[in-house]
Amino acid sequence: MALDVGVIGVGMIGQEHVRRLDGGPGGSRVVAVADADAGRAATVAGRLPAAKALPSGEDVIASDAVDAVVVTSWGPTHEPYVLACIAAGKPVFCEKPLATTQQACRRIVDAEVAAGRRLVQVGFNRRFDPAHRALKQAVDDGTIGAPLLVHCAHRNASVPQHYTRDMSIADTAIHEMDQLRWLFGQEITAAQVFTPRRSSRGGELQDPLLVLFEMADGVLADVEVSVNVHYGYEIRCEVSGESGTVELAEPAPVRVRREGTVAGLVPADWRERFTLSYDVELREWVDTVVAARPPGGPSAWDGYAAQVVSDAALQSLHAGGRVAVELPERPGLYR
Ligand code: ISE
Repeated sequence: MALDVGVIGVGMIGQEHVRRLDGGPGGSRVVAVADADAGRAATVAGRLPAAKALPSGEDVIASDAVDAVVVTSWGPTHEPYVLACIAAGKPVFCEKPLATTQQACRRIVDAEVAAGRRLVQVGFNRRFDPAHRALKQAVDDGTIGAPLLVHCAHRNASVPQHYTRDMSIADTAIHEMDQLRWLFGQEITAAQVFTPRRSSRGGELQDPLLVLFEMADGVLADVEVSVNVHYGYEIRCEVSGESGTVELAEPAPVRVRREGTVAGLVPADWRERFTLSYDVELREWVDTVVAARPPGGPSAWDGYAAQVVSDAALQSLHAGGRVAVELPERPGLYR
């Protein structure tokens, strides 16, 4: 069976997902798109064999032609679109963050619980990256003994004009918040943000940042967030355990040695670094929707839990100090 998908928001990430979903190996096609910029929606639809540009995201969700929805619009619009999908009983893949406040994420969780079935998957793509999966496998297998410490770095070559100080936490480090919860299968219990000497390349931004997370079992994770490193896009993670360490390897496919140097290419941006993860993520999502199974990827609860941690880290960024993370009990739908 082909899955007919509607896409709301066809900016950079939206177009990436459209490319994968239209005629993708899982048997999906894009039949409707909408964007705040109607001209852009028309251009994207014009490139696709079966897609129409519709006036609004609400029209995409309401369309009888649309079986499932992908939300890749601006973060503050996620909540109403995801709630409308739940009300319409349509599966929805929503890019991260699920919504921009924990209250909004909670309303989504509550709506899904009231509907009594899982319809939402959140775009925390690292869970689908082969290297991150291998890292988790090594931790789960006990290869390095009990984990004790984690060292991560999240580096962007540059960020767009509209990127604000809070986005280093809410838009960038939120990936590590989900990754740490997923890697260890437990919650983050506190966050503290440190503000080192600022890079002269960061303009008004507080760049870099160092965030310290405490996990429920006492593991400590430090995360460097640098968003103006210029040399490329780099994601690092090393877990230090009682009997060894495991870390993500360099993503460069080859290493060249010549004239006294060793060199390997650094990806330019997240699209290049995580291309395979997006392929797997959308393929697995399409497969579960077609099979009428609940989504296997990050749930609305995961989106909510990451947002609660993000809010704690933002509080620490603004006011300093360690901020405890308090999560309510996980509803039965997500156990
Ligand atoms: C972007 O939205 C992403 O998801 C990237 O993975 C992250 O590195 C970047 O900072 C975000 O803006």
